[in-house]
Amino acid sequence: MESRNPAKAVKDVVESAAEKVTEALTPQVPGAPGSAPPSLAEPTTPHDPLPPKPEQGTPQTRTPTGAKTGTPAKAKGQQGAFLTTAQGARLRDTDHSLKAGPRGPVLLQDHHLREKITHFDHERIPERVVHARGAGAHGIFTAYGTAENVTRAGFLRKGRETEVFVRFSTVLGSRGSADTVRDTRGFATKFYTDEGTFDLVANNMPVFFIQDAIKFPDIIHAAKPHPDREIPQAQSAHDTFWDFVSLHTEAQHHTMWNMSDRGIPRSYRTMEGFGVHTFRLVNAAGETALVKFHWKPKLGVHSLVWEEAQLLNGIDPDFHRRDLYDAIEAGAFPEWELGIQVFPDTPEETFAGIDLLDPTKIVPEELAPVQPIGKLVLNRTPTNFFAETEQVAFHVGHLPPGIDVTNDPLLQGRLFSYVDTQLTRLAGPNFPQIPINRPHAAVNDMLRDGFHQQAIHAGVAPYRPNSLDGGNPFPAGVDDHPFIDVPVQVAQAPKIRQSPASFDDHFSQARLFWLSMSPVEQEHIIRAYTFELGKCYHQAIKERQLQCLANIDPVLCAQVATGLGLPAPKPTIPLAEVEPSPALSQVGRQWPVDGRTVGIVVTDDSDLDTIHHVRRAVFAADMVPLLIAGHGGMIGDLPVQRTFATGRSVEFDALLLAAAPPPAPDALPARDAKAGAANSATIDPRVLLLVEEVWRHAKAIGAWGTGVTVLDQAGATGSPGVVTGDSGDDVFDSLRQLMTQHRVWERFPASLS
Ligand code: HDE
Repeated sequence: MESRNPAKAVKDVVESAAEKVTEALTPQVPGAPGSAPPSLAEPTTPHDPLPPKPEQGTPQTRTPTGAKTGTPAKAKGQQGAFLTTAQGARLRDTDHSLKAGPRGPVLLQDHHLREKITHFDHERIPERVVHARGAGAHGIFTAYGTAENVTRAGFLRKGRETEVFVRFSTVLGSRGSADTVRDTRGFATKFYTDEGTFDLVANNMPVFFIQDAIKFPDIIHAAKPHPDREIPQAQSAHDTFWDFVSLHTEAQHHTMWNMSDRGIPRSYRTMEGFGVHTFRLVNAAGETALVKFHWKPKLGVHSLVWEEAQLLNGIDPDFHRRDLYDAIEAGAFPEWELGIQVFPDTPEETFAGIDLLDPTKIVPEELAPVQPIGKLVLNRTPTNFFAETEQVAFHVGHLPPGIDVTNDPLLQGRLFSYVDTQLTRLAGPNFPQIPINRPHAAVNDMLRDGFHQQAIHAGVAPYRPNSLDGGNPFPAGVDDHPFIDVPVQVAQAPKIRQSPASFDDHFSQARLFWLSMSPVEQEHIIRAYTFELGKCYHQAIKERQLQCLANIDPVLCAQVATGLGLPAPKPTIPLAEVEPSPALSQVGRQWPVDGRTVGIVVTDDSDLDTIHHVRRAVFAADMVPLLIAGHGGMIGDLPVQRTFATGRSVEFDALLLAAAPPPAPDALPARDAKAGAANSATIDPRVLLLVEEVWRHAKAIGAWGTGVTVLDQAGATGSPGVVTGDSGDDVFDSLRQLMTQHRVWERFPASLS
């Protein structure tokens, strides 16, 4: 038998894998599973685990008490070339149980079998009660220094860089639910600051359904699937949701945001984030200010259209996850600016008459501009979903010196909830010691023992005061950067279960939002309410919600009532006099196109040089080109990413037609023609459907050469946002220009004015 130097064998395999990684990067289309292309035959030469993909990161290696370890990140994963038990004993066989003979019973003695099955049996932990479905990424936050005058938080000093982990989520669905449902999105950021971790546990909407944490179980029970049949999944379009929000009318403002385009974001990268509550900052001089936190995406705020969102739920339920990971892998790193609205810390805690403790209210940006204080860049995807994204534990009480809470009754309840929920979800009080949760600041907390204790605490005196451990740990003095509980005056008042009178205004800001929308956005809101209420079973619930809409705006109410086939009620309160806030609208500007996808329809007869050119131009514009053809494999020397059978319009932000493909062998012209695509004899009906949908969803379309005939047959020629030309390059240039506005809304003149 050939003798091999095992060390050399390992080196060869690892090096060849590393080469393949680089090789795999050259085609640039992101999404390859694993860091090296697989061989056809099962690999049998032992070697170390392959490295993670180049864009993957892991939490820094820290001890459970926050010290840097210097251990390479890969030491956190599996080690060595050979299969072992959990205790590290090498194993020869994991394909057969230990049996009394080949046909005999399995022996209880088989510790490998029992270890493997037992561990498997316990692989699941409870999913989050809310925000179960999520996707995470690592990144860096760099401070501009512009907040130094209002906060002493060290990580906000000019030029400071802080590692972060961000988890985006939907609220209602289970862990395996679809990404593009109509829902609020979570936007939770863990800043690993050297003065203690700061969690900004935010949403993509600036207001919340309720004003008091005691109503949280009520709204969530109402919004989750009905308890008898457990349907519908990840939806608010059902009776219990509308039953609650139409009775508990403080929910109406947030509901309006959910019914707007904000409820169906195009991407996590195109969402704003909001801390919702007002926080209290304290600066080095001990002065305080009230602030609201905002995340502003570099790419602008963009949304899906409802039909697209619904199709995506089936065609690519992981659309937002994939988009986030692919963008990072492609180097189109998602970016946001963190900003604050700053208000004087007055005893009334109001600004321009708006109660800053009411989480159902915004302060329009026109009244208090958002001041940028730093930049967030997400540049690494997690290496392991469970270890990082599932086990990350956020808490609104994770606050560094310089940031404190206010008496917002919703925030106060959250301060209890986030630790409490981890006790069940992460099995005990030591969740801060899980690698993704480990602080990057020195920890000396006197908390001891408990399930899964990872630290090995020396000393005998985890109590204060002590003399046996030399008095350690010591309380920090004022010059040692301690956390400051701001000594806010509490007004003399009876102990009472009651909200302030200002919390009684439930409709004025819903109206403000409605009146701030452009006509096309208003149409979307009307359709969303009509869809959602149309899905309710009970007439009484529809009528009750229509009454709420009447108190917001008569046009909105009348339009939804028409759609439901019900009379529009009259308002029961005077309509609020409000000044619209143009900052709330998400249309009418131009934005970068980084990380968007462009589908390119080609055939074997397409001019390859042009396709190469256009593909390179798409990459150069920081977008991802996906070739679509009648068959898989290759077109010339280029890989086909989608076939007419596997691709669907909703995966693309824009479409280029370089050809007019005849029906592919797997086309069913008669059926697909019936489904809406006309004249399928000469062009593959799925290509016509592609064009029809891209057109319906107001996306840019370009064509050259024979591709132009597809536009003619689909009836799209000459409509806004449809460009043709002699060369692929010119057409792509115009297409890219159109994409900076995100959608071509002019294609559908709004019926509202
Ligand atoms: Fe949460 N929320 N929440 N929430 N929330 C949770 O904590 C809760 C609220 C938000 O990616 C839970 O670890 C109460 C507002 C995000 O891991 C739980 C109240 C805002 C996430 C919880 C609120 C949020 C959560 C479930 C009313 C926007 C996901 C699992 C007082 C500012 C974090 C967990 C992640 C998660 C409780 C209201 C955002 C049960 C009681 C307002 C982004 O503790």
